[in-house]
Amino acid sequence: MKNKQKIQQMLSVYFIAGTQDCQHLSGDPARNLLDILQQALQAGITCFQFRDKGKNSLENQPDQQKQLAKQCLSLCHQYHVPLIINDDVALAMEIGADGIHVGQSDMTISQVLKQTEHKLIIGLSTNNLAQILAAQQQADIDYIGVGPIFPTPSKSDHSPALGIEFLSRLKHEQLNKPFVVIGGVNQYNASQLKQLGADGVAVISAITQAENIADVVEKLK
Ligand code: TZP
Ligand code: MG
Repeated sequence: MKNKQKIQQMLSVYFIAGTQDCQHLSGDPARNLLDILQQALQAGITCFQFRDKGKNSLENQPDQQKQLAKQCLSLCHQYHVPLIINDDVALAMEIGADGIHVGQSDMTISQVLKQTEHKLIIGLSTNNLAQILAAQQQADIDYIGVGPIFPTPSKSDHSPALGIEFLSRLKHEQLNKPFVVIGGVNQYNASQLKQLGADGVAVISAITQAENIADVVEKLK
């Protein structure tokens, strides 16, 4: 378990992306991802999750994917921002990432701990109250992702949207773990979500599809 306050600060504006999220732009998606990431870092994101998966990603080109992950890591570190790898412990260890994020159907936390030698920040996605409460009991989980809050086209297989009322109810559970909300989060709803107790907001399209990244990141803060 890492320092809780540092994790809370890290979650504030949590940007997630992979090459599949850059297909609407012309040119090389890997180059475009690096450009977007640089602008987002410049604007003040507090964390980046490399989540390169599914259709139109580099998941079947592991060498290129690894090279891109390394480039993202060195960019993040220039800005002193941690990089978390989605669901690929081997990649995280190989490039020296700061953390690993897993979903409910991915590798278990004990497997993650074994393979990371307890060194990395660990995040877990949760989609309902039972999963959130179970995660509270696992000391090695540093933060949880809660969502999707709203429906989103960015994840095709997402579970049902929880809605804003879910967060109001969650307030009464007095969670001990830092949490970040995800799914349909943008510059217009972020402040309400933070007022409802979220330590931070995690976004894909609000940044990858922004006309003005600096303006969006400023509002997400
Ligand atoms: N997990 C739950 S919703 C989601 C993920 C990865 C996608 C979020 O994308 P967007 O574009 O910020 O709604
Ligand atoms: Mg997963």
